[in-house]
Amino acid sequence: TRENLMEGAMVLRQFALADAGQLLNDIQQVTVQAPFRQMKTPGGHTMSVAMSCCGVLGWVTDSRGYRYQSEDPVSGRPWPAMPESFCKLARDAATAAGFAGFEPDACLINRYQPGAKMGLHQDKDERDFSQPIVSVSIGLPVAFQFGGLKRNDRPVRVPLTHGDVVVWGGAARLRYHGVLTLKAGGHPLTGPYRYNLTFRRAC
Ligand code: MD5
Ligand code: FE
Repeated sequence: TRENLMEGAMVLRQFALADAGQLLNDIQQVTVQAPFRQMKTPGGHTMSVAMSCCGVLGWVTDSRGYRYQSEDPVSGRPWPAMPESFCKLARDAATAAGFAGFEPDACLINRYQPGAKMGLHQDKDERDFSQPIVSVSIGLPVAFQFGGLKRNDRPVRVPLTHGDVVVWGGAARLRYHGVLTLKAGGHPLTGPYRYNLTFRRAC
């Protein structure tokens, strides 16, 4: 089902359900080469979400700031290639939401453990805000916070569950958003974790 969260934000409920097993296998393959790590913000805080990347560019944060780069700072090697299952899902979801021709060059893999959260922020490290962002939720459910264009705009709470895909484009692309604290639980495919794949055109 296609549901318009707000202008520019399209939720495709369970769009990735049938692919979840393959996606998890491919997350495993990617993170053997580029293991999950908790990065530091420029302010010196360690993020509670563990991250890895694949594709031509990966998103990183450290004392120098937020940016995209072609090498994994842990290994010094290029990020693993984007698995075909990832690319296909991102393209198909973008097309279903009205963004035909989306070709992501960056995939951020977020892994939430119990207690992990992501504070309200905007995604603005990319070059072209006319390109959408596709995000795929796998495993434990979480409450997503969808805010406005100003940090102080009161966010709306949206539950995101296993298999849900959201396409953020147009008017929603620069909205503040965050993820509330993951509650402990067990999912048949992911155990204690929630994963989120975030596909972007960074360059
Ligand atoms: C997550 N990740 O659930 C989310 C999914 C991140 C991040 O926020 O930066 O890694 S992406 C949610 C998103 C992206 C772009 C725009 C909007 C939401 N929005 O307008 O609300 O781990
Ligand atoms: Fe974000």
